This record gives sequence, C-alpha cells and structure tokens, in this order.
Amino acid sequence: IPVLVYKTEPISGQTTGTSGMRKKTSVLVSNPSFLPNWVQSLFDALGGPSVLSGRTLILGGDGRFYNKTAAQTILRMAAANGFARVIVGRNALLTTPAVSALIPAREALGGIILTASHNPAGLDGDWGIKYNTGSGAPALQALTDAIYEKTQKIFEYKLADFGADIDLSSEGITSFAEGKFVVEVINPVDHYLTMLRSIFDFDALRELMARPDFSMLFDAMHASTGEYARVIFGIELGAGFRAVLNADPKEDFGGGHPDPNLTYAADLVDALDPTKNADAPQFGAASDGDGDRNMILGRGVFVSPADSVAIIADYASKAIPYFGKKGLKGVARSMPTASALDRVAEEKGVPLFYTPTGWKYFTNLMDAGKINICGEESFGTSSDHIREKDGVWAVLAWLSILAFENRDKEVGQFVTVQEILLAHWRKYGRTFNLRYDYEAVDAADAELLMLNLKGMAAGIVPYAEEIRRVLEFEYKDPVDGSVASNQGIIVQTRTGGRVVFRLSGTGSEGATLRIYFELYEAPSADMPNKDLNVVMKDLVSLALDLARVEEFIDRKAPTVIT
Ligand code: VG1
Ligand code: CO
Repeated sequence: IPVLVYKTEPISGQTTGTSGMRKKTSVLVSNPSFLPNWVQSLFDALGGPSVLSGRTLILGGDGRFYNKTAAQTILRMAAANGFARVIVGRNALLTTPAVSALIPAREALGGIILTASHNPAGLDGDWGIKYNTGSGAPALQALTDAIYEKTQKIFEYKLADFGADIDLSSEGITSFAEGKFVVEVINPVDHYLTMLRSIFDFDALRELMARPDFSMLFDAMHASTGEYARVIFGIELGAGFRAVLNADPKEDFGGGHPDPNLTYAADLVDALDPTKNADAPQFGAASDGDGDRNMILGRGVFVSPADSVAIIADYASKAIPYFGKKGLKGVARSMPTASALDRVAEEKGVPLFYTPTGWKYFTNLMDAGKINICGEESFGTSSDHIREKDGVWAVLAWLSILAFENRDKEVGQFVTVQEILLAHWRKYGRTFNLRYDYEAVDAADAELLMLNLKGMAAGIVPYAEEIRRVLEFEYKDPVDGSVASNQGIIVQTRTGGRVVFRLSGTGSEGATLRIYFELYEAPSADMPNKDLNVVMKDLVSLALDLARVEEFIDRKAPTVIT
C-alpha cells in the first residue's frame, strides 16, 4: 500500500486528562492535523513500526459526530505505521467495556476508543480519544506523558493511500496488499455478550424478567449502549424492545448530555417515580456515552454509586457465578467515593484500597490479583472481568441481586431495590453522600480556590474551629510504586463529615470544580426516613464557607447536584 508522508508542526494542549484527550469538536474540524498529530505521536510513543508491525489494533467509539471521519484517518495511519489488522466495530461503534474485553481476547497490541464519554457531542460539543493497552486497561501516566512529549516534537505523520474510504457499515473483511493489512468489521455486541454469559446466570435473569410483578427500563441516552441493550436486555433476557429507551445512537446524542445522574437522566428518574408514573417499573438503569457508567434506580429510589458498589460486593459471591467460583479477593474505591464499601470489606475480611479518581489506578491492583470489585462515585462500577468500568455489567449485577433475592418468592411478594437498600443500611449503617459540580468556571479562579485549600492543608491558611483536619491526597501505587500527587483536598469535620475538593480532568473548557460530601451514620431505627438534603445541609454550608466557593468562582449554585 503506498504511504503518504505529511509535514506537520506541534500543536499545543494535546494532553491526556483523567480519561483520554478531550477537545471541542470544532478544534478538530478546523485543524486537519490535530487528530493525525496525536495518533502519530501515540504510535511513535508505543515504539513505532518495529513494535506495531504485524500487530492488531481494536478501534471503536461512542458514535458521536466526527468519529466516522476519525476512524477512516486512523485506519490509514494504522496501515502506514505497520499494523497488520484493525478490528473495528460496525459503524465505528464499540463501547469502552467492549473494547477493553476485545483487546486481550484478540491478542491486540491495544485499542483506540473515540469518545468524550458523557460530554455532549456535535460540532458545538466535545470530541475525545483514548488508548487502552494490551490488558485492556487505560494507558497509564507514563505512556500518556510519552504521547504528549511526542506531540510537542512531531514534524511528520504517515497515512496509507487506500483510495476510497473503507466501508464500515457492514460486517466483513477488507484486505489490502495481498493480506498484509486487513480491516475486520465486527458486530459490536457479539464478543461482549459471550463474555457476559460466562459471568452471569442468564437463566436466572430470564426468570426474573418473566415475572409478572417485574419490569425494567434502560435508558441508552442515544449513545453507544443502545444496540447492546436491545440485544442483551431486550432479546437475550426477554425484556422486550420497549424496555430500552433512546436506543438509536445519534451523532449528537439527541442534543442531550449522556451522563447518567440525577440531573441529566431526570426523565428516567421521573419514569421510575410512582408519584409521577403509576406504572413505574421495579428497576431502571442508564449508561453514559461510551457505556462505561451506570445509574441504578428502583421504583421510587435512587441507589447512590457508593452504595451500589458496596451492595454488589456484598452479594457477589452468592448472586453472580463469576464470583461464586473465584470469591471476593479485595475491593477498591476512588478517594472521593463515599466509604460504604469499606464496611463490606471489613465484614468480609478482604482488603480495601483507596485510589485517585480515574479507572487506570484500579488496573494494577487487578493485574496483581489484589481486588476484583471496585467503583467510583461518578457512576462507574466494574470487576476484573475487564480493565474498565462497565455499565451493562453493573446493571446485570443488580439484576442478579434481584434474581437472587426473589428466586423463590411468590408473585406479589417481590423483594424490591428499595428493600435491598434499606436492609443494607440497617446492617452496615448509611453513608449519606452528595456531589456538587460547578461546570465551566473560570480556570484561574478555580485554581486560586484550590490553592487556598492547599494552604490550609499545608498549615499556612487558618480554618474554622469546626474543621478537624485538611489534607492533600497523594497515592503511592502498591504494585509499581509510582506516585500520583495533587489528587484533591480532603476536609474532615469534627462531626465526622468528610468533604473532598478537586478539579475535573475531563472537561474541554474552563474548569469544573467538584465537591464531594459524605456523612456516615451508624444503623438506627429512623434511618430509612431521613432526607439526604436535610442530613447534609450543615456539612454543605460549612464546606462552601470554608472554601469561599461563591467568592472565588462567582457561582451561587452548582450546575449538577447528584
Ligand atoms: C470523571 C470522573 C471519574 C471518571 C472519569 C472518566 O473525571 O470524576 O471518576 O473516571 O470522569 O469517566 P473528572 O476528572 O472529570 O472528575 V468516563 O465515563 O469519561 O470514561
Ligand atoms: Co464514560
């Protein structure tokens, strides 16, 4: 295949954040070198043709605008840089968990995922790209730093000249130069579904779906999980197509914000609320753009991600065959995630790890066999079946818990999500938790706010009597010894509350300040009746005052509360 070499120049700001490189789509559209510069830098950072030659690459994405154009460019660059085969999802669609699963299964060198996850899409929205390595795990800091360095020195990139675009709209194999380079377009769901069948008891799940006193709704938010949900919930488990909302992927996600939380998935929350919908189903769930996040709802109840991972860990060995065989080895949560999981770990006698925000920090622990369930407060939950968070997996985990609890219950005696949640609180106590996001604030203002808090952690800036301690979070990876500093400020109050402040690493404009609140209460009789907002009120105002939020960033209220 003829290779064309293009001259180029470094472009500033091609850094990788918490999860890939994300930019305004318009930045990519207006500069045709933007994407090739980054991809060539990636291929060079991986070691160039001597490492890539003869290898396989997985390619997919969340279906957003610009992905199809990007996929054609990446196919040409993969061929020019020595790859022998690219396995790509039909229409360039593959969820993040599906890519993570395919990489080791197909012995690929790695995978490229075209996604900005839950960020809105379209010409006015965001675009993003991330690279996962041979185990299926997101690239670690050492690699993303190396890619960035290459972007700042790049002077040329290479594309193979195929002539016309490759047809990605139907499954099949296109072969070039007598098979020296092959593009294999696959059904995006098949391999992932086969994997899930080996983890869960699909017969038990089908029985649950068939109950007359059970029904579910899944909201794919017009992003990548639509086809997965139709096939897995709709057909395989027999829930029917009407159980899946917004299943058709759209390049602009239907104008929505595919972030499954109480603010952006409000329609689904309403559909599960019996005071607004008399036919509210027993179970509801949603995923984000690239299918790695999940929101779990029961009739009239929201399961916070911190409770969700704790409950999944609690039930895993008895409700999910994968863990019945392996047992629970250990668990982990990201630092801002509330501590419900800790109490389950203690009860089960397994270790608990506590990591910075971002899935990549869990993956070394999994490879070392130290954990097999983990989660983040940002609606990410998964296990060591892959090296990413997995939205559909989390939904099946919850359905498995429901199937387990209801395995011999008569019709009409259905054990609900709410009852499972209450039983958990009664046993372990309740970890009240809440997050405020202030999106797209002025970056310099947000930095100053954080600097002031760092001053408190360093003992330079004084703070109120009610505060017990202010500290900065630094993580030393127990497997490879690498250190991640500057991972957020933790505030502990004298009443036992905890507040975490950090800046987001996934935005594309200005800064997003995230504030996480947590207050634990031991089991008590009136626990179920407590209102989250009432319980958290004092802690929230104490923290907002301490950090002088309104003053520093000039915002009266957050843009997201979840
Ligand atoms: C956010 C979440 C984090 C998550 C990351 C990627 O990062 O807080 O928990 O791992 O998004 O999720 P940040 O830096 O904006 O807080 V996804 O679904 O974009 O792959
Ligand atoms: Co995501």
